[in-house]
Amino acid sequence: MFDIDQLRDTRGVATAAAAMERPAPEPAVAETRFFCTVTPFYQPIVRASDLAVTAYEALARGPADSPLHPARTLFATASGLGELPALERVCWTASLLHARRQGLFRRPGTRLFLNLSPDRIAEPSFHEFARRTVQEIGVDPRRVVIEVTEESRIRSNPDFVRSLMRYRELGFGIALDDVGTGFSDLRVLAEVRPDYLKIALELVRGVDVHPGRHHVVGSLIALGHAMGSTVVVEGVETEEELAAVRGLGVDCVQGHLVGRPAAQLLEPRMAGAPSPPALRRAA
Ligand SMILES: [Ca+2]
Repeated sequence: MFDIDQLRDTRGVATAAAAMERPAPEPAVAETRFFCTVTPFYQPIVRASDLAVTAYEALARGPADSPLHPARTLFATASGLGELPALERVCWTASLLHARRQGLFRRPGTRLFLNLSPDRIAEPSFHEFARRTVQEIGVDPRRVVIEVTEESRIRSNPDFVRSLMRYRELGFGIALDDVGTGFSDLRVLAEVRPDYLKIALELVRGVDVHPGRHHVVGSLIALGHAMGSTVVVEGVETEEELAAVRGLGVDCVQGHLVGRPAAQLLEPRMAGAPSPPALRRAA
């Protein structure tokens, strides 16, 4: 079992933010606690045609060399302690601050994808928190895309889509995550009409050799395009999978082949991929 003190940071976010972003008195940012326990990692999302980075997805990690380092353990522990609302605020803020510090928002058009649970999206106070944090950190919300998953919780909340649309009104982009697994409820897809549709890695694995997956991924890409969404496939690990999804007309790709999650904003050729010929071109 982990002690709550492992999750809490006594220094607080104001100290950390001030150290990183001096001078930065950031009232909304300061609402978040145990800031320093979270290290945001960033995984590139690249354009399928030329592998140029178009965005990064922020993925939270707990303190290095601690049992809380894996995201799954970090979130499960926070959930068990009733600290999930606080942890999600920390992840949101830390991901924005570290991304800005590394110059993500100085790269023209590059976006930051942030994961949020349906519970947080439906929480009225988080909407105001999100608005204030981007304003105080100095990020245009149009450069931020909110990734939503966990379809069962969305279905159980009839007001969810309305809550989500309030984020779009602030300028945030909306991505539906894990499409093809959780988001089999196409009604949600139809109502949200996401800016980005992210096809689940379970469907992408072996898409080059599995006729069923090939058909389903192709259909989801066509569906996304018909709705005006940019389609991203996740979990691309081989050149054959990359070639297959390119052939199906996907817009963007994410996965270990083109970039692993890292604390720094990596370009694909630097991202620890096994330098396949498709990527060597950029070296
Ligand atoms: Ca995600």
